[in-house]
Amino acid sequence: MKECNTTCPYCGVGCGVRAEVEGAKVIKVVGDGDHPANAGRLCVKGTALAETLGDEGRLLHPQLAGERVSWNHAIDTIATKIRQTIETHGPESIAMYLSGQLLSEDYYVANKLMKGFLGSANVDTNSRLCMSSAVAAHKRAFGEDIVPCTYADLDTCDLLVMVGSNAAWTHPVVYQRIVAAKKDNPDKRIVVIDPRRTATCDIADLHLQIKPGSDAYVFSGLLNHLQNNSAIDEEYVARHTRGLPDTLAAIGDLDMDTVAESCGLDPIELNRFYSWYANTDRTVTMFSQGVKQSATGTDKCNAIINCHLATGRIGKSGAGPFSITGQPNAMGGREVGGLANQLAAHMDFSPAEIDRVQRFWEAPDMIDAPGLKAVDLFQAAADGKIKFLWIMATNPAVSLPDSDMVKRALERCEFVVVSDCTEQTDTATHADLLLPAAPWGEKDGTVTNSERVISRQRKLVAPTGEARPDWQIITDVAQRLGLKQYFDYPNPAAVFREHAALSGFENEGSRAFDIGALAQLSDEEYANMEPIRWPVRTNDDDSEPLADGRFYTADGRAKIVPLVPELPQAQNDITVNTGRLRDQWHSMTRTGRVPRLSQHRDFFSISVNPEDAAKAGLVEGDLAQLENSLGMVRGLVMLDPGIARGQSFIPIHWSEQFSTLGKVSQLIPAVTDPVSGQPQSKFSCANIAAVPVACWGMVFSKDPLQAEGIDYWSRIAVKGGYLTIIADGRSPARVAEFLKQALADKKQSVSAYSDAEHGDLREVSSNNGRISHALFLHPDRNALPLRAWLSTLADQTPGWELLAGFSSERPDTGKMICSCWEVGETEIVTAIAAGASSVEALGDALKCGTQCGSCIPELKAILYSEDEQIRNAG
Ligand SMILES: Nc1nc2c(c(=O)[nH]1)N[C@H]1C(S)=C(S)[C@@H](COP(=O)(O)OP(=O)(O)OC[C@H]3O[C@@H](n4cnc5c(=O)[nH]c(N)nc54)[C@H](O)[C@@H]3O)O[C@H]1N2
Ligand SMILES: Nc1nc2c(c(=O)[nH]1)N[C@H]1C(S)=C(S)[C@@H](COP(=O)(O)OP(=O)(O)OC[C@H]3O[C@@H](n4cnc5c(=O)[nH]c(N)nc54)[C@H](O)[C@@H]3O)O[C@H]1N2
Ligand code: SF4
Ligand SMILES: [Mo]
Repeated sequence: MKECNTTCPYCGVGCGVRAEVEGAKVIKVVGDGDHPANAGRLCVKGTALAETLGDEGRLLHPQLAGERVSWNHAIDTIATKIRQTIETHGPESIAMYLSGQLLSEDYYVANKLMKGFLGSANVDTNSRLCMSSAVAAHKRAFGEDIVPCTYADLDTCDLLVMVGSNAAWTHPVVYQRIVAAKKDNPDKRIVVIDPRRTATCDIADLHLQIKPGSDAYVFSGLLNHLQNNSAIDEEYVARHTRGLPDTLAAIGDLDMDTVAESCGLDPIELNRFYSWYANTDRTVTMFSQGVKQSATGTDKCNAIINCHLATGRIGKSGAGPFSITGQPNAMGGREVGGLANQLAAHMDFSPAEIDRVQRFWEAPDMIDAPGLKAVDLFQAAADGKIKFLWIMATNPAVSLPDSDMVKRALERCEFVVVSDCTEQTDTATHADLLLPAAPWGEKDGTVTNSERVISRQRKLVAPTGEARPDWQIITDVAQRLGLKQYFDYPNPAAVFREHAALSGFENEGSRAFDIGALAQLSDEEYANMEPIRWPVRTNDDDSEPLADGRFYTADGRAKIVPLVPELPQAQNDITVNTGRLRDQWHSMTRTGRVPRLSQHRDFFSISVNPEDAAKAGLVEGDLAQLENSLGMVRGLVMLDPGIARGQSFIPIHWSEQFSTLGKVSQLIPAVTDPVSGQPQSKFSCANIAAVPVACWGMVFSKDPLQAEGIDYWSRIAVKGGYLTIIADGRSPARVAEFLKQALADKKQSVSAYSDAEHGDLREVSSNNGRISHALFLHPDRNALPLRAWLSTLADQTPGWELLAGFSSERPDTGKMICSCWEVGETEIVTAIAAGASSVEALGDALKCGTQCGSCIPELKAILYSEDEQIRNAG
């Protein structure tokens, strides 16, 4: 057995992971106690990493038009298509769409090939959907895309404002760190700004439940308040900034009542926030997708940054605007220059910068202007202008707005290459050529996390099938195009050295992103590289950027950016808010395969306010439909009083692989921020209606059930197979008839029970003594067996007995709360009734909350509501 340190491939916290490898298998992962990001902690997704490796669902060989081909043939085909397309239609007709989940080495070679050697700047990334408003705001304010904070600032600040961030679920290890810091310093105040009451609000001293999209009012009003209450740091403003007078003039006399009214807030609460902010020097504002994913996202980020600049609360311990990154290497991608409006290594498109990069690369075919940003790029493909598109490590058919437009783009584009580790994704379905990429654990490289720490991801096991690392695939194509001398990398270490050298090239302090000192690493030093925060300059000056009040603008001053707040207009019944669940990662290509990660939330659901639901005649668990002019989604109703009237929340994780009509992008228009190009993924409008259901069903199957044609279905992985819920307008008998074919070839020996009068149909089939499927249909969903029991079917003996009395077989543990120890709500409520009155006591009794801690907010909520019930009863 060997032990190896690596980095988690999910969120931008960038936790260090220690993997135990036995032979060709990763048998266990634990947190790396020495890593600065997590000091040993992992959340439930990180803990389950070993379970995502292996063959299941993996793309194992290159496939051209659905047929297996050799790598040699695949590389040849790409090189030929690129050459032909450029010859016939010009370099603007080719594009690459990359991802913040690539490693910096992958990203570097892709960017270099496109921008220096193929003459196309059409290389953009899913970071456009994720970080680009923060990037644009940093550049406007600081002159360079610099995140001036580290996690230590979250420990030391006295006021933490969390805007549009549900860190309890999305950056769990950082959230636990904040929880611990608040415990150490009970005077530390936390304000959460979010239209939804989220798990993160659990630690908030104040939750400002604003109207969707109204953040710029809050922060413009705040700047005004700071000005009117002598809270501006006049000296800092005079020495290090420009633009404050213009900005105050643009805001005008935006008073507290107007702000409160525009944001739907209580003026007393707003005032409380403003005075805390005015009076707390050590303030950090941590912001995330609630502000970035907006048609005015860049302005919102600048509205936040403006308040920090005006108070001089930046570049010092415990203070600063902190855009926390989403993907594991969203930050590294920005360093490499993977966005279409960046060139490379934090350089843009001035003639001097183009010249510098051209000389460094010795590039023959250098671009001279930015390329198309993601949404425009797909629109251009839909319009027939992009003829060759290479998509890598992202699933745009699910994640870009306006799925129909994206589908048209993928269909119309003449040649689509998709590099992925998963065989079946909504995007891969449209590929002409599919390339098997080596995922986490099978490849080597580096990632940069939210606090600028560069860490190694290390290869733990050999690639599955014929999978290859992305950097190598791109390099092979470059070499096949006759560019060997420029792309002659023996290993990722060589790519990293070149990337580091470019960052230091003719830098002399002109760019904060400088890791020039790492350009000399030997292969062995790269292999053993410890996590390191940039800058890492050759002159040993590794002082934190912006600490000296020097900015990377022409005059060295930061810009306080004038802006006028705007509100998105609601049409239709209900606004659509979208975001993440605790235990799933994006389109679930990896997390969706791990049974225990589907326990917290199982089937595709839509959360709405209970009163809105009642108005539409819906109760918990009913089937609802949200529809607008773009499309429709259907999901089970979840009642959530934390969602304000007139709003809804739809998780982003479901694709056509896991549900029907569960893709929220079908409701999101392709509206983008004019500065950053980031789509407004958090805001849309739709009408809500109940969907009549005559038949509910649960199907356990060894293989995924093909349920196409059923009104609603949604599937999770369970031990030994899959569990699919179905709902349909037809009677159980008709649905059984319809499913016959899907289940037909799996039937070996079948036992069935049918009570036709009540529409109660049950059937179990087996093969060699193992269940191959079990089907339960009924007009009343409460008459179906419980999920907990259905999830154990793989271990049960098939036969008659299984079809009777199932609901009493095993007590339902209720909604899954703690995924680490598999503890359900019913058990927790029982333990509370038996006297467990704190999170710690519940942990002692049931172990819940004692591993990753992600469920602690929910444990507290249950403790609170049980306590309230007791009080009410008393
Ligand atoms: N479990 C899990 N963790 C993840 C990921 C994952 O897929 N799963 N993905 C990672 C990635 S790539 C990213 S980018 C991050 C995202 O991390 P977050 O930004 O924290 O996550 P989201 O759930 O997308 O959205 C955050 C919050 O924005 C709120 N919001 C919506 N509209 C508004 C508004 O107008 N104003 C304000 N103030 N708030 C609003 C939503 O209600 C939501 O609670 O998560 C990372 N971590
Ligand atoms: N409505 C709405 N839309 C959103 C968001 C939202 O909040 N609301 N959030 C946006 C944000 S912030 C983000 S980051 C995006 C995320 O959206 P996507 O990037 O589309 O989501 P993923 O499912 O992570 O896609 C990654 C793909 O890469 C594959 N993969 C994994 N590892 C590797 C590898 O090493 N190499 C290769 N070649 N492939 C690999 C996976 O199997 C998967 O298919 O979604 C965006 N879309
Ligand atoms: S918080 Fe969880 S998902 Fe994020 S890096 Fe750490 S272990 Fe991975
Ligand atoms: Mo993201």
